[in-house]
Amino acid sequence: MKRTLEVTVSLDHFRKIFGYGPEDQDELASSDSKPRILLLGLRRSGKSSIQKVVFHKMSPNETLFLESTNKIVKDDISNSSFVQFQIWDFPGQIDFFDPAFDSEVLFGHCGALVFVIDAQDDYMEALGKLHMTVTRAYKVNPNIKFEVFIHKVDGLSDDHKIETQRDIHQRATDELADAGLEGLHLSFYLTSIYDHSIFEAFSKVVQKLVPQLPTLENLLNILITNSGIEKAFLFDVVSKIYVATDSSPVDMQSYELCCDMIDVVIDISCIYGLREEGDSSAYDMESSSIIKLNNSTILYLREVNKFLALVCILREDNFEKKGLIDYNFYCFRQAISEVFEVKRQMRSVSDVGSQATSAAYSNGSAVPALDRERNDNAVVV
Ligand SMILES: Nc1nc2c(ncn2[C@@H]2O[C@H](COP(=O)(O)OP(=O)(O)OP(=O)(O)O)[C@@H](O)[C@H]2O)c(=O)[nH]1
Ligand SMILES: [Mg+2]
Repeated sequence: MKRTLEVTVSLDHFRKIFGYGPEDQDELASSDSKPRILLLGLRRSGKSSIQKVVFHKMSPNETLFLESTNKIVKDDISNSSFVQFQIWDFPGQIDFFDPAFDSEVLFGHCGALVFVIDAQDDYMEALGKLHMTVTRAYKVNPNIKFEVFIHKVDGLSDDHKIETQRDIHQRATDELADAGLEGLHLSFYLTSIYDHSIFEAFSKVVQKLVPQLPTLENLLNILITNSGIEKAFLFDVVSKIYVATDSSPVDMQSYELCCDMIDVVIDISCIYGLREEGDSSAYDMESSSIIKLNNSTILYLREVNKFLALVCILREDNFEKKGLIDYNFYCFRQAISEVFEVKRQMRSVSDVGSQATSAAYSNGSAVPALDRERNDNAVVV
């Protein structure tokens, strides 16, 4: 798509996103309590590439030089204060039936199991391994979310992609049904590191691990309906994973535009941003960026906190009410910080040994002050 960009950037703090403050070190120290996402699949299916491209900004072409993984690589994803988790990248040849292998420990703390299948290869062997892996994991921990990435689809035609997904879905679920495991649900995604599909798929995997998702979605819905916004994403800026979006359907092009906007903003900010050392006040609550497309559409980015950014798509004429949008955004940001506050309190409660409160908070209902005075066009938060 041909685009004319007019960029207004005042995001001098975005460079800060790449550095972690002292409080994040504490998070790292308590990393064992973080949910795990396991990356499993046959050798050369693309596991390490996915992890490097999504979380370490490796360019897809560089993955050609990645060496085969020969031990479990644990990666702590602490770049987002909202979603704290570890990614464990497994060697393709791992054998779960090896007696030295403690599947209780491994799957016990697992939030999601991502099984990667190379769609450019013959996938029958991968399907066998998928079945063996998920049944084993399900027996240990039935709460795991099972995600299947039908990967490397960049080499496939559109028809071939659909057909491959249908075939893999059918075979995998039939095999589970034959084994009497109807309760084990698999989700399927078509992915490639050469486009945004891998970021989108990972966003959905991560969202399932965010207990506050319904609250965030609700806040975004209120924000967009009261501000004339078409679509809004709450992004984890470093990974370009979206933590939440409003409940209107996501179209891939909008998501790509918003991802590209984050890249543009970070690049420009890295070049022109202020760089005084040790200046913590560089965290600028007024930071924003506007990109005008040549089809009367505006992309509007506002920083929510040092990890999250709100990126909205709206029509140019609706942007005339920028004051209103900004007011609603402040209310939205306030609500998000209250969600964080609850989360932090919950964490400190669980740190002293209490597990009892997590149920109340897991449905998102523990967010305080959602019921303030209503102003017709403003977000009620
Ligand atoms: N065409 C294409 N190639 C990919 C994609 N993802 C990964 N690859 C390539 O697949 C090859 C293997 O990738 P790895 O990430 O090392 O695979 P792995 O699953 O970690 O392999 P092991 O560590 O041996 O288990 C590399 O040459 C990557 O460049 C993709 O989306 N499309
Ligand atoms: Mg690997």
